[in-house]
Amino acid sequence: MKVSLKSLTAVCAVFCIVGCSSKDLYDEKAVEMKEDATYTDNFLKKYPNVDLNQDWDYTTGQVTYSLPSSSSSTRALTRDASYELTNGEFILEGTVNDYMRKNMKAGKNNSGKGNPFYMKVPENPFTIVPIFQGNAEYVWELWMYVEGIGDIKVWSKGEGLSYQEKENGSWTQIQAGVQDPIPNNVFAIKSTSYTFSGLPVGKNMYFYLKVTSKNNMICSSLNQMMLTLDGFPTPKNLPADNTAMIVGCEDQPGGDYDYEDMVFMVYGNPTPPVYEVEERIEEKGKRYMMEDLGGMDDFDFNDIVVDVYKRTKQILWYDVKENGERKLNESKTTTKEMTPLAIVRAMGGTLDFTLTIGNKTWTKSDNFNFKEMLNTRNIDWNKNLDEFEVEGWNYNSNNVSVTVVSDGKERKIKFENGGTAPMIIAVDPTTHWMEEREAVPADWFTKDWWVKSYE
Ligand SMILES: [Ca+2]
Ligand SMILES: [Ca+2]
Ligand SMILES: [Ca+2]
Repeated sequence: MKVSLKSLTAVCAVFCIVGCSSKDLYDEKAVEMKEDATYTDNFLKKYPNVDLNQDWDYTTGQVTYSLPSSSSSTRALTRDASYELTNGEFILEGTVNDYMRKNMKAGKNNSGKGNPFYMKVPENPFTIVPIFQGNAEYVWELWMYVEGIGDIKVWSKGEGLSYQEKENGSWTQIQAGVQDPIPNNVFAIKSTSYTFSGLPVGKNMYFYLKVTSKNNMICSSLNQMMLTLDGFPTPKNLPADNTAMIVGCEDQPGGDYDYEDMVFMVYGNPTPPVYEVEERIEEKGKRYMMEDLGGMDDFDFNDIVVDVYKRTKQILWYDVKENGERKLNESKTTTKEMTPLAIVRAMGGTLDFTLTIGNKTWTKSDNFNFKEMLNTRNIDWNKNLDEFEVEGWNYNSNNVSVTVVSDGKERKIKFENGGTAPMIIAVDPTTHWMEEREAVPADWFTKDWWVKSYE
């Protein structure tokens, strides 16, 4: 529906005269209309440049991958296991960097050099050392997922990484957020090292980059966004009896796949054993963020935050060449749709409500004290307040709604496709919701702001 704000009141008035038979219903409709008008007024005061004639779905089609044993339903397990992380410093001679530069040419598609992989936690400690930053302006963080522990942040771009052009020369600190690669033919690279010990032995683990400058886009080793690279010279500062593996990362799905945007080394005695991914779960999700109209002017869109994931189990197919080289064959990969999963992440309102997603309903007061705000202060982004499978949810049409109970009256809020100020918006599940009463940024209401690199 396309309407201008001026005609909105007129449209509603006509609708009500025609559509309401009893006086009570008329009054109820009149109250709702007044609420809607106030809400829209407030919205346009807060976001004067936002066009109401747009749909409120900002998802980019972002997909994330997990192992069948570590899908979103199990990701938020309590962190009962403990581990130790110690920092050190590693100096890598420039010749290792030269080898990488020669074999992983910037801008060249290097995706044939490796396959999706995961690892298993070894009995011994192992160390991660970021060693190279390529020609990449995105800002990212290196994360590791370990079953039984969860998501562990290892490193932020630029942090503790510097290079020396000449022997005994000064060290140049690498910056994040600028196209500032480590140059060719440096003498040495100095980096903070991250040594992990005490992780649960034998559990699956994998790496991913979280691109924080682009909606927390995920570039995972399960999705061939990271490759283990063979043939590197052994760094001379490696502790005795240790081996090293080198991992090249691509920071943009649909990018150039040169895998030199970030490179890190993992060493240990031995390094974590590497496995090819045979099965994985692909998740394509939407994070619905809702206003419950308890307050009509905060636009924190955190009164209900619920993710719904379309899930597909994939059994990957690799073509094996005569020389033993294996190559992922996506067209021969088999897929099986699973029932979508909803996960309630936050509820920053004090009104009771019933959520409807497809054919499934879920009521706050059946599960929680409805007057309590949950996970909108000191937010835990991995929090799983409750989860349930949903049949009948349509990824494209966003058939979600919420019925809010206020002063004994029920008020239904639907996902609208424009024409009125939004009460429900859809964003990628990696998007962070707001602290209590903090309005979502105006940028969000500009489609161009959301990176479309997954399409
Ligand atoms: Ca790249
Ligand atoms: Ca609110
Ligand atoms: Ca709120």
